[in-house]
Amino acid sequence: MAENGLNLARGVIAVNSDIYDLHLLAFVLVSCIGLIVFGLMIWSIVYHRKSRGVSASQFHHSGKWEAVWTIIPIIILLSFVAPATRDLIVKEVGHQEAEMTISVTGYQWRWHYQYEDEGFGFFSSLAPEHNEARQRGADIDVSTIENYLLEVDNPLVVPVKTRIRFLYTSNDVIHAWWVPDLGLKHDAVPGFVNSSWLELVEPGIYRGQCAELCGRDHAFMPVVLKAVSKQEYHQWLENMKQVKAEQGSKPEKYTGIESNVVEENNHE
Ligand SMILES: [Cu+2]
Repeated sequence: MAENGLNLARGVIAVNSDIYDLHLLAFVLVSCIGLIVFGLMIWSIVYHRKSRGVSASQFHHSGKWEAVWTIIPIIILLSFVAPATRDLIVKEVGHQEAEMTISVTGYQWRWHYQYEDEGFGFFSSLAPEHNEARQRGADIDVSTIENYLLEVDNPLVVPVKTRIRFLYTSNDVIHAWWVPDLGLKHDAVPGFVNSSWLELVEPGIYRGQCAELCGRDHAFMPVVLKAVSKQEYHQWLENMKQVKAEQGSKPEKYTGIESNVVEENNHE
């Protein structure tokens, strides 16, 4: 997660690193173009100003120069096309080889994860301690809370060395599921399904947030993805299935945000 950083996250997967490099390439090229164009403009404004006695030349139309300033931008644009297309293809077709599927559904203001192959799912909401802290506002020093507003009650658990297909949709308004270190940022749109994929090598915890302004508590629906070994994943799965079986057909307990306290505080 970037901490006051200005650049993109390089991330932990190959395609994310490629996106980072592409972004830098574009940034450097665009900066050079900006410097050249504004440099020429400023130079021309200063050295060809009227007070120096310079008079405007009267030429018009130059087939040669028009060809030059059309062909050079085309070459510059084409130099982006190859790497950008390569990354897009990798992002778009990779999910076809997926070994498992997880549906991510946006809710105001929490995420629901459905393990499609296992037939169970759960809500993932802002961790209660963080929810309480943010509602108390200035009463509490939030810098003492680790990963403030980036912690959930039930993280999304996935196995490493497994290709996972993610399907994104929404139950109400448009949300976006964003985990910078994984290069994943996909809109969750009601009535529409987007897809992407992920395959991690190393276990780890990755954090993100909703990246689409989705209403009052937009800032309070973080994403926590926990990648564990296959063995640990299967243990977790057994555990979850047992919990689900005990719950039976009861509606899922939702431990997330009920932010009435904030509203009450505001009604003074
Ligand atoms: Cu949202």
